[in-house]
Amino acid sequence: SKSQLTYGARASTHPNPLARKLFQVAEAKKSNVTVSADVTSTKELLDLADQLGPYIAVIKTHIDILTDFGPQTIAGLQALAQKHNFLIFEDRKFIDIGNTVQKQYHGGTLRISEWAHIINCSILPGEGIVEALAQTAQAMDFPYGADRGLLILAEMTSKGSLATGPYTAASVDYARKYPSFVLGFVSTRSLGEVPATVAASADEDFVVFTTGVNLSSTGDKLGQQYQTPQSAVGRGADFIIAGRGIYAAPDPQEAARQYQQQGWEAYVARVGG
Ligand code: S5P
Repeated sequence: SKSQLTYGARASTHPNPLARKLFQVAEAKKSNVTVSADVTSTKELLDLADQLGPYIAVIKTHIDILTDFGPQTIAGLQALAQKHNFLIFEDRKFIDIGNTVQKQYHGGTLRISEWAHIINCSILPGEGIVEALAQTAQAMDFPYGADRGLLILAEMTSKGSLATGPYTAASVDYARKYPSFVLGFVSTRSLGEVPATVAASADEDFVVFTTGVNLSSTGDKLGQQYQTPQSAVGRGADFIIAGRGIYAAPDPQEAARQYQQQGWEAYVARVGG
């Protein structure tokens, strides 16, 4: 698998421009941290993005939990993404028929396609959801269309998750069928060994985002299950996603620095540095 290669090497060979960008940002900032900025006001979100910007590669949003979402939210996020060189991942988890997800992705109140480099979806509706989202991204005008990508939610960290076995294998199949739009997966590990139906191509290099990363807790009261940065990266995470472990820490900036350092050390160990 390509996970033994450096981000720099993967950036130079990856066929997908957004994946190349992701690896370039990681390499440039020596960070594989995605902060899950699950706060509920624009001010908190932008303050967090500005404070943590230097230490992260990606910011993950749940834009629909903001009480005051508006054009200033997006303008602010985009300016900070420029300032600190990070990418934006909207964790909308699309899960509906193609016709509906196209409307949820493009336009509407949230205008997700205009500002989110990365989105994700569940494949419960079947392959059509991937095709529909890919179509919308491809139909977008420059400069948006060139740097949009999808992560398939192939597994979940919550206790009793049903995204296992054949469901996870189907996620890999769909990713292989739409390689120009699907960057990879949100999963707890690399999925190269999953017995999928569609064969891997020689240049396959899926990007793995692993959520449920926390240094000081093993879970919450609602079924969340955590692993450490070392464990996640060791199992194949290219980007580690941490929410409360960072933003709810007494000093979020210090926490981000700590996750950055540990995530990077685990990566260096994996690639044999
Ligand atoms: O399986 C998953 C997938 C996701 S995207 N488990 C998750 O927890 N998430 C998201 O990651 C979740 O919606 C939340 O935004 C974040 C985890 O937050 P934390 O505070 O538990 O780190």
